[in-house]
Amino acid sequence: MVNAGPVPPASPANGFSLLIAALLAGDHAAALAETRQLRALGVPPEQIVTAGLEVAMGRLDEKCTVEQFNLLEIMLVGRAVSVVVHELYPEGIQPEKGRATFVIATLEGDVHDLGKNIVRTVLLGKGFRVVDLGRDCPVDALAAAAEREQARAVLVSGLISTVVPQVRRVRAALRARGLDHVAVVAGGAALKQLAPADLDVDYVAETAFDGARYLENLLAAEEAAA
Ligand code: B12
Repeated sequence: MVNAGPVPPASPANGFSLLIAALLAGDHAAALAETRQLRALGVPPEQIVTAGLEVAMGRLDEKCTVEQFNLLEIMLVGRAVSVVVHELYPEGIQPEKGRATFVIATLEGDVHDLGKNIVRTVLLGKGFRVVDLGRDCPVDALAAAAEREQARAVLVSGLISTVVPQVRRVRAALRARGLDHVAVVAGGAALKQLAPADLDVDYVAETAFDGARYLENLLAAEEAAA
């Protein structure tokens, strides 16, 4: 019989290693257990996302390139990520009139949506109303939804570099509908390497939480000025 040795004491550092290993194995039950353990140790949800989920997904890089690609493995990891996000931020009922309305999407040509879903969940948790247009969304559909929903901002998530030209079209599509006042916020691995001026957006967020803080500050500044 193999002696596995003493069980290491529960610590956040050990918990993060175990969570990352469980996520990369696509083991959603173990990922959920490690998440609960980290929460019990007092680790905040934000840190579990940035130091756990994002790190694990970063390590998936070599399995998801144009040349090499293991769909089943990546989908299992994706499911484990979604289970953890749901545990951290159980989605309540969408407020009919939240603090403000945001429209969010991944644009046409990009099917990545895990990051977008985290942003949606975090904003819902803060009491905002979020209209999610899903992935592979045409720019004009995004602008039309911003008009229909009286959105204060549109949020675009971009993971592949080929989607950058679509992001650059968002502002003009809003302007064509007289929506110059609608803020445009971008995020996701492919977009956060670029400056707001390169994308013609108001802000490029490093993380979902960074984006949420930007939006909260924007609204607070407006309320103070009113
Ligand atoms: C999982 C994954 C997939 C999954 C997606 C599953 C899903 N439902 O999303 C699947 C298997 C479908 C997939 C497909 C492909 N993928 Co892929 N994928 C990834 C991988 C490994 C992880 C992405 C991820 O989910 N990250 C985790 C999330 C939580 O992080 P995030 O999105 O950055 O979000 C965080 C922040 O950025 C922020 N955020 C994100 N969006 C926004 C928006 C706003 C407004 C705000 C405020 C914040 C914000 O909030 C989140 C939390 O903080 C990446 C590698 C990587 N390191 O990114 C490659 C990667 C993105 N894929 C890549 C490629 C090439 C592909 C394919 C073309 C592969 C192929 N051969 O077909 C296809 C693309 C098809 C298409 N047309 O879109 C490349 C893109 C390269 C490039 N620069 O263009 C990458 C970088 C891998 C690589 N190193 O080559 N992929």
